[in-house]
Amino acid sequence: MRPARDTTPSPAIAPELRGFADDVLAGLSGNPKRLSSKYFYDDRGSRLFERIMRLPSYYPTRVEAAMLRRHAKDLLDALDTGGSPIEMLELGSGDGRKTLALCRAWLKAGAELVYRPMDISAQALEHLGARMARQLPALTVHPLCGDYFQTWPIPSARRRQVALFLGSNIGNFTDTEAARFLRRVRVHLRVGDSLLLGLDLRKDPHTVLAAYDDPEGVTAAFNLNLLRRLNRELGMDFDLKRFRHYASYCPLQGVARSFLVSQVRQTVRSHLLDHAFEFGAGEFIYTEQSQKYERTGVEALAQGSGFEVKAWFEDPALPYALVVCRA
Ligand code: AVI
Repeated sequence: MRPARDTTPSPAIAPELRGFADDVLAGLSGNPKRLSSKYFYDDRGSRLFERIMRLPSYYPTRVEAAMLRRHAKDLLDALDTGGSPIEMLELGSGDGRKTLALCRAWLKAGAELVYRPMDISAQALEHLGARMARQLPALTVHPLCGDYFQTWPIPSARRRQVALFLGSNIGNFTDTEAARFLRRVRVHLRVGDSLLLGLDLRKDPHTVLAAYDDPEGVTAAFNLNLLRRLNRELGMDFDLKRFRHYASYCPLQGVARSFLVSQVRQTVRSHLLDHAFEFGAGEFIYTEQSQKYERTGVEALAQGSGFEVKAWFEDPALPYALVVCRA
């Protein structure tokens, strides 16, 4: 078995797992050890995230859903489409629950709307299609399965594209990744099209921390599930009982961070990766960051990526923002 220093991929890895295996190998060989939060969402991880979104302490989903309902008409006005039909592209639509109310309100306000949910999960898109057909049959839904930028539909001359990136998903990117992502979105939009962002803002640190450290232990299970996935897909032998979820929030940087902390000194092996990884007692794997924003930072990020902030709606009770950015 090779030591962690040797990060050349093992020939035993199936081609579809290569990228994942390379990331894990590099991440667990670094100091500090890291794993990307994008790997949380296997089937079990997605189900656990659904549960997180229903937790009393996880406020972002609830606050955003209420704001989408409350500001649906204001958002439509802020898009300033001049009556053109709208092609709504939701990046990472999941089950589409939060967008249903928005679509309903926009249709009611007389908008001509095509909804294009985009997701990597075919199953999530299937559920979404069935739900929309049941609950809002008047809406035209054309799902797109796969990478957002590879499946991005060619804009028709008569429609305005409106991209939605909700749920404060952008907060899971570093600033550099967020700027790169927004620039790619901008490249796919035409002048006059829009991007609607939903993002979590800075607030009482206790409130933020509680959202990532629920007493029910669902977030802990969500975080630990990453190790379960590594065991299953990369033949690793993580003992989940020997790692513990740890959440932190830094009010200075406005970042919530999640870690998995090794409870003992131990060696974790993967026959598939042909590697052994040493963990000291108390050594951690950094698994996620969730940025909480300030308005000035969002405006700079949007402008630096080629957008102009056209409208800003904020929930004052539990600060959260819906931001209309114009391409
Ligand atoms: C998907 N994303 C915006 C969530 C967040 O708040 O960062 C993921 C999450 N991680 C732990 N709880 C929720």
